[in-house]
Amino acid sequence: MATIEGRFTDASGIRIAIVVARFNDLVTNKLLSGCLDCLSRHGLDTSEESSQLDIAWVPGSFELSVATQALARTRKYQVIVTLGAVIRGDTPHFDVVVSETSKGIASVSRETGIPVIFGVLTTDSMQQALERAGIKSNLGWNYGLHALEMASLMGKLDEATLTS
Ligand code: INI
Repeated sequence: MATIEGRFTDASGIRIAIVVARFNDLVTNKLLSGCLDCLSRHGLDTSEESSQLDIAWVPGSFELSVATQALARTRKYQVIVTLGAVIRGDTPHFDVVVSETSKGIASVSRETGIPVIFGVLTTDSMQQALERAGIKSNLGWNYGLHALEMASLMGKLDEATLTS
């Protein structure tokens, strides 16, 4: 029996892209800060000169999947993190944006085989979103950790496939 798990301890050799939605950037900027803090504390170079990290901005969560697809197709990154915040309003618009965003991101991940972390908050209010982006905890930090785990795991799955 093989137990295959990702590790968080070594970010060397990993290249990550983060795609961030500007819509509700009060929230998404905080998610990005949390994510970068996690990655840098695990050894990833997050400086302006970094060759390990690229960050792309899109207008809203709906555009996350197409930008993620373009980045994934370069095959430069072991993992891509998407960050967005969709907050319920008075119209059904919320449901459309959430549905298309989540389906789009999942389909990029499946089509390209590159793990894409779903870092899109879907909340009923700005207060709930802010609570998850730093007021109580910062889920951006968790998304960074998930990215490191998946990058490491995918490398091990490749090795396991090659050596089985
Ligand atoms: N985009 C978001 O990221 N969050 C939202 O809450 C949101 N709302 O509520 O409308 C939102 N809409 C914009 C959408 O993602 C697209 O950018 C826009 O429709 C242009 O394609």
